Amino acid sequence: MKCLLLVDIQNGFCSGGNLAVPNGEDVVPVANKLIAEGGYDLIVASQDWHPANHGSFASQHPGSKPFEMGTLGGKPQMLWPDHCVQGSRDADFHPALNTGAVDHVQRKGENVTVDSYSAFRDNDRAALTGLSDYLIGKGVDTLDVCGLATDYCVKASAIDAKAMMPGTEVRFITDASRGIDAAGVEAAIAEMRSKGIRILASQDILAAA
Ligand code: VGL
Ligand code: ZN
Repeated sequence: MKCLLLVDIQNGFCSGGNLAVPNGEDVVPVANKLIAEGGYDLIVASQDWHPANHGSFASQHPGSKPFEMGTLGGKPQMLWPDHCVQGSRDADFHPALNTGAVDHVQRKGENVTVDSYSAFRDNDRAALTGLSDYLIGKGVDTLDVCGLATDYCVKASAIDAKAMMPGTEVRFITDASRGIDAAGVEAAIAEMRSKGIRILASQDILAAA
């Protein structure tokens, strides 16, 4: 059972969004092609879905500015601009993404006291989203991960998938992903590779489908 996990392909991470990733919207046509022609049995999309007073927002930390380090729950936390607030346009999936083909949406980041980069569990690893049980229940043995942003939510999701779904082949699709910071992307790819995640391009998948 082959599954494609589309991480946070939302307006907030595309041009014009509140936490825009450079060229974030460029992943949309690649994702749509993978959905249509990648040979997947299951399509899952995660959605960053924050309350307006989420603790990762710099606006909740008087005197702090976005992209400064702060603390949340006693742990270091990158402070973000307000983004992907529940029900806002920023939180909607990119309008060109083929959401009609999505079988399951996994929301995350709803707890104000902890951030959740991974679609599988909060950053403190205390609370699971339920996605690993869902995918294991479906019999997923190959999970391809892509989307936004490579150096945060895509990386965290791929690494958690590898850790929480033993025996699953986890693969990261480079050209269907974009990152916040170029150096961060390089480091993220190295970290994923070191954890046994395969790195490949959409063409590799399309050619084999
Ligand atoms: C993300 C920072 C904050 C992401 C979400 O989707 O990569 N990054 N919230
Ligand atoms: Zn977020």
